[in-house]
Amino acid sequence: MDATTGSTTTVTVTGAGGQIGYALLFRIASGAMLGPDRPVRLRLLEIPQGLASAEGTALELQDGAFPLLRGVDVTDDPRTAFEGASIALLVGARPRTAGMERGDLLAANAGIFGPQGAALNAVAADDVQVLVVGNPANTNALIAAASAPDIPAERFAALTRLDHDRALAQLAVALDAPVADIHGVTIWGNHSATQFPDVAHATVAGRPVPDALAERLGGADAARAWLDDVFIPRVAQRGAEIIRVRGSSSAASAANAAISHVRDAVHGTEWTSAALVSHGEYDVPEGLVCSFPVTSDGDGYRVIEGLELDERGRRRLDASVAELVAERDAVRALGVI
Ligand code: NAX
Repeated sequence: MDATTGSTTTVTVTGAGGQIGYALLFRIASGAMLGPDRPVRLRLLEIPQGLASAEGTALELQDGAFPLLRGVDVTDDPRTAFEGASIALLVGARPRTAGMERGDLLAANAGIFGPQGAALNAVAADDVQVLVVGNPANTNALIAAASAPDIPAERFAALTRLDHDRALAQLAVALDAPVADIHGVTIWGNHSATQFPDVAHATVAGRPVPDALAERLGGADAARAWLDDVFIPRVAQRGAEIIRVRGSSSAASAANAAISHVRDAVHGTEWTSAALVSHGEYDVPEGLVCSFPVTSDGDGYRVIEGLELDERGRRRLDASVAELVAERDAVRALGVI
């Protein structure tokens, strides 16, 4: 049998006319996300101002003559876009503009992610999995999940895989080791500057990362200082660094991380990071969308439980969770959830 004749999966991408959309869609069509035996139908959602860009991308997708691509629809109607979707990548969001307060930003995005959650609830496939990329990603995911009461909350996630991959890459350089040799890194908390990239349980070629760092940097104190003063801020503020150097925000690396997130959710993986709806793991208040260490057996992610957090780690996680609580409370005050 031709490997491309399996049943077709509908994948919806919002903000499809934007820069992450452009870096994402061709890889989905090529099979990089769901695999070489899974035909896909793409549904691209945009706002009216973004439709022409998405339509241009759809023409180029056609010109790619991808054997797995079974069709591309472009629409500005969320219900049409999410009809039958098994994978929904919520990329489009309202960016922060000059003079905008955090409350305004949350309100503007609630006006996007509330209705999109409701549309998913109404028309998506029974097995839909939702990944929120658009910022503020954790709280946007919380709003979408709250607006979709019939979809299990476990099916919603916010992207912190880019932060995870940034952490792996920085460690690989510092340890002069291949990325593939490093395991057990965690991004905790919010996808924001308060996130906590944690190497306490990480290994490099089977050896604890803290020990390997101490050896390379001249002792445990030097390793600690490097983690606190270089590694954590560099990872947490890498998005700003990319904007400074590139002149616009991360696009291909964000798209790559979104592809990896979904691929590993549906094909399984050992340890990675994703922001999931908390059930109280690690004392993170229930219902917050918080980044955790996660694993997947091919049926979505679940939190890796039972890890020790030392006092410094606990403080960092608590600070990020406090920010998530403040975002949730602001959204609650708006009457959105
Ligand atoms: P762009 O401005 O290039 O594209 C966003 C697109 O979304 C635009 O075409 C816009 O018309 C569309 N859009 C806006 N509101 C919409 C709605 N209600 N329905 C459908 N489409 C809508 O931004 P891009 O660089 O692609 O980034 C997209 C989002 O990803 C931003 O919110 C950005 O902050 C966020 N990011 C998240 C990352 C993460 O790791 N979670 C990293 C990369 C990125 O910063």
